[in-house]
Amino acid sequence: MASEKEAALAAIPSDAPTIFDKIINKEIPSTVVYEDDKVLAFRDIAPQAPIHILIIPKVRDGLTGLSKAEERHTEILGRLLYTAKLVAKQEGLDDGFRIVINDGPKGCQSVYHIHVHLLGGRQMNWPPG
Ligand code: IU
Repeated sequence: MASEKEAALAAIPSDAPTIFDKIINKEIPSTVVYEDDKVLAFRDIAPQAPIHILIIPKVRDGLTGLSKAEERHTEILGRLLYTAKLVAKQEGLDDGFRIVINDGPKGCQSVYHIHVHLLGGRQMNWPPG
């Protein structure tokens, strides 16, 4: 399996459907930890920490990545972050956690459907790689 960096460099930024649409539509399985009418949170298939969850909007609406955000996206962006906090609590990450949004090839983004990474369960380091 390609590394995340290789996958990110190979990914072609576009507004086309991604594998996350299939996860949203339950066409492929995932371990869902939170769901409501607007967002879905599921465990990352290649976890980088004991807890690694992706929080995504159910409707992409052009929001392939944070750099594509427009005024109309402010509500869903806030909801993604608030959901990350709810899920962190649900997962017992009371001593802290990390939120990551990768953007574009240099940001190591491999899936062009905006997603918030919630990472926790171990001591994080700084600076990130
Ligand atoms: P990135 O920020 O675009 O690099 O993150 C994409 C994430 O999606 C990455 O952590 C993958 O492990 C994860 N993922 C997944 O959970 N399930 C999948 O089917 C695929 C990617 I493809």
